[in-house]
Amino acid sequence: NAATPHLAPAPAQGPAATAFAQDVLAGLAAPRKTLSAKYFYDSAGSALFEEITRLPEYYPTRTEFAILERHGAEIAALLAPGGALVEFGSGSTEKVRRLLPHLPGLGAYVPVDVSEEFLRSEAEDLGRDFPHLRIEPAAADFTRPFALPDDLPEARMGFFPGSTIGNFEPETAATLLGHFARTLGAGASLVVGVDLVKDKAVLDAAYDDAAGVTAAFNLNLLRRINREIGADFDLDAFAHRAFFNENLARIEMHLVSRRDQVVTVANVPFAFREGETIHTENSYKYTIPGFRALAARAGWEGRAVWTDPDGLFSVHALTT
Ligand code: AVJ
Repeated sequence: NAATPHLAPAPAQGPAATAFAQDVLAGLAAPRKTLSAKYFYDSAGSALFEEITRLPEYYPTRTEFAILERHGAEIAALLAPGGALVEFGSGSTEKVRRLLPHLPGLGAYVPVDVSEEFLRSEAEDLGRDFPHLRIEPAAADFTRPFALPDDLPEARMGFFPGSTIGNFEPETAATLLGHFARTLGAGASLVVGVDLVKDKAVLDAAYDDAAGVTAAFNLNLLRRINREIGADFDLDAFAHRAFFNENLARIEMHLVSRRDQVVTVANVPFAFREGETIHTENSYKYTIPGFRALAARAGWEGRAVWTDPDGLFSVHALTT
């Protein structure tokens, strides 16, 4: 019925779909359009991110792995034998696998992740490879306060690899680090992976690779909105743009409208001018003293820091 397009049924129900739809509608209604980077990771987006981590230009993942492998024994020495290792936003267990061989006396491993199903399957896989390890998965959004499982050993080390901290505004990152301190309790340590400020050309290439994988990752967000919320984004009408903003020490990713156009999302029209962008991600980069100062605001003291020979990436050990 051509007369009733605006009376089409509401998008898929369910709390997740609703929160996603509300965030998208609010972000597109803002004077400077934005979408949250946390929505990149549907199954296609997660697969594209895995592909990004293997790109020649994308140095963070392989560099952090090398640091964890090379300095695993020193990192592990910060946790008393029998203590608990708590990984915030564990996702795949690839990173902790680099540390576990150095922690033979680990009392418990607590992966924390929102995706309960993924958490369970990853914990099962890990249990097969480390059969004597006590694994206590906690399904929670680590950005909000949550309770650790009961009867955890008193000695605790938090683990927050992957430079996920870079996705948060510095103010929010400090709040998050404070919340980790309270969750872990007195006397805890925290190991955080932090990408370093470096030459703009290196950073620009890492987020705008020659093969176009990061472009596909960015554009996939529009495909997800089309499918899950009901929208008519034409993916060919938007272009990937990523650059290092030197003043703010962050990578910005945008989707640039290639022409004047109107896109309808959940029956709401949004006008785009040619060249107007949707800001989809920030990835903050820090210097070593800069990150230590941020952590200090949350009550953490820098104990040690490890980097690779080229100074691309850092792994910080902090204590309360
Ligand atoms: C998963 C947030 C660490 O910022 O480097 C990679 C995400 N975005 N390429 C990053 C990402 C584009 C990544 N983090």
